[in-house]
Amino acid sequence: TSRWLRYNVQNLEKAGILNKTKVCDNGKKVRKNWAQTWTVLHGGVLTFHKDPKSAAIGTSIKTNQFVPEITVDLRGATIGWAPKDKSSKKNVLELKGKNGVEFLVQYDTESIIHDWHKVLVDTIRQLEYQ
Ligand code: I3S
Repeated sequence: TSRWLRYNVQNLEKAGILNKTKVCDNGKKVRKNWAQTWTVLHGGVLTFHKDPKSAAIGTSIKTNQFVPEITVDLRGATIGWAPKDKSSKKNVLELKGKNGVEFLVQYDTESIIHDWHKVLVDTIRQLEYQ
């Protein structure tokens, strides 16, 4: 385990609003439920938070509402552009976690979803070396 790599993963941080839906749970296909979600990458873990409005972090920490709805450990996860048959939306990423959990993440603005793609690829790659 390299101290340098650990330092770098901890510094791969990002937050923003994305559209997301779960598509698989425990390896079983589930019905899509697209929703706008405040998404946070921190310490090699991606979290989705229920209410984008509570993205007013200051307030939510104070009121203890900054509780993640879903947590995805990126160690051993894969990220890639979703095949066209997975969704009719544009700019869709497919995130597969280790325990048969699968999400689609989407945003209409290309630069935003490209930034997320890059930081997720970098994070997953660096976690492989730890
Ligand atoms: O892959 P699907 O089943 O065509 O996904 C669509 C459905 O989940 C649909 O809801 P209903 O389950 O009520 O039909 C959603 O409204 C669509 O957004 C889903 O497709 P897209 O292509 O948007 O991922």
